[in-house]
Amino acid sequence: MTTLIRGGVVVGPVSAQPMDVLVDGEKVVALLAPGDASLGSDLAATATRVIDATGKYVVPGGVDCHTHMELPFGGTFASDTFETGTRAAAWGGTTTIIDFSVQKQGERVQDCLAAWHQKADGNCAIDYGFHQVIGGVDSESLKAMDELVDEGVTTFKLFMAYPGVFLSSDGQILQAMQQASHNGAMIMMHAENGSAIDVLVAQALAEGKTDPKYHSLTRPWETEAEATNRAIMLARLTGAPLYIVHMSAKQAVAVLQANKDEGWNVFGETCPQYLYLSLEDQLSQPGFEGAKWVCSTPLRAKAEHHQDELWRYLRTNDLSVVSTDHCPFCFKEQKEMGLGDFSKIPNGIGSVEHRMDLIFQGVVNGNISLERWVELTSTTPARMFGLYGRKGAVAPGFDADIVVYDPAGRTEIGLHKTHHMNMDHSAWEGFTIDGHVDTVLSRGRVIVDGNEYLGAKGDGQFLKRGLSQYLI
Ligand code: DUC
Ligand code: ZN
Ligand code: ZN
Repeated sequence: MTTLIRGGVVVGPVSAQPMDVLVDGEKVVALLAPGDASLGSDLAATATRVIDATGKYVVPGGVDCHTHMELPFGGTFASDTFETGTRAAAWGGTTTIIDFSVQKQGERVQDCLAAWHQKADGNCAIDYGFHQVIGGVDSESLKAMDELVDEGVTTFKLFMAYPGVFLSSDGQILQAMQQASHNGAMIMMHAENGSAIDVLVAQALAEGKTDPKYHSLTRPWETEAEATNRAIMLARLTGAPLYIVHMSAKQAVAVLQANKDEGWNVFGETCPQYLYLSLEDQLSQPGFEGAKWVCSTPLRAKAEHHQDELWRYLRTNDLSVVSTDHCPFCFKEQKEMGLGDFSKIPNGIGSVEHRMDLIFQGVVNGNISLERWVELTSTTPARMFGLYGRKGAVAPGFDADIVVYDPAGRTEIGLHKTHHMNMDHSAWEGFTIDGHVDTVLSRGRVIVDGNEYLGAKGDGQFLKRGLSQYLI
């Protein structure tokens, strides 16, 4: 089975060039300049399938390295299953996710990972890997980290927030980082000062401040910047590579930048919600509406001018990746758990379907280059998390995870427009993108063709990841 994608512009992190792409089975086998006849003068006549990409970009499938399908959180579960969430991802041009297996105090890490494998196995539309949350750092879980690295789970997420649920003490963080510095793993950090936040939350509630907007007002930027600095200092003590997730405060990224400039292996991601949405425009909507946008780290005040700075940090590579932190909850019955008490609103926004489009809009708006779009959404996450060589580029030998993207197309996002996630609302209702995902190939098979879904549950395979390929 061969596929020829012809007439398009192949985009990678350093170039955008007219090239035809030849796919054989699951792999890209050749990139050919227009008119190159070295593999035959009429490849289209012999290919099983020809995709006309004239006027379009041919880009590597998106790698969303931060999703939470079926995550148990705050007494409920994220509303996308591995089946619905990965299908929605495919619709949006993402062909790989890395989700989080979760361990809490007292649980055996290996059992938790086995449970997450069971949730995903046979259900995914696209390829997937796992990070492991360590919610209970102790001698057993530290030992388990070594085993998981051998099984292709090479990244471990710790929390400085959510005391009593996920929070690790500084001593526990230090120990996990020491373990990572020995086994080569990377530590991912949810960097918010959870103990301080819990005091601010209790005080707000005691004053009758119960609306969704107080979620953000009780998690001020200082709580993110402080935790970011502490995480980096602990990482420096151990030499472990560190990746800060869902960064939303410019002051926190400034701390990261200073340490990157000194040559430390510290990295950060942001997410579309922090680039486009805000405390004023979304979280403060009348009544309980703002609950749709409760996530952590929180949407921040436009008045504080984070968004332009985050785009700038994406340009300068102080932020290396855009992931989604896809963690969807329905408004009815799930977000509503926090009616009258914002602290009970399940934290999360669903975006896995829209990341490629939303960040492409940054190209259209002049925030980033076309090449940087691909680098932020595919190439760097693949390298950061040990998938490069298979994922992250349209190049010979790589998996044929390819998106044909139409820059002249249009995507209207909304519950009754473009929306395949298992949610009863869209956090992106009314957003329109000047571009469109036309065709999506996953390991050589067309799974999205215009308005048709051609894939099936179980197409996606587990990806055993290597160590990070992005270290200094
Ligand atoms: N942040 C969220 O918004 N949801 C799940 C967990 C997290 O850290
Ligand atoms: Zn987090
Ligand atoms: Zn998350």
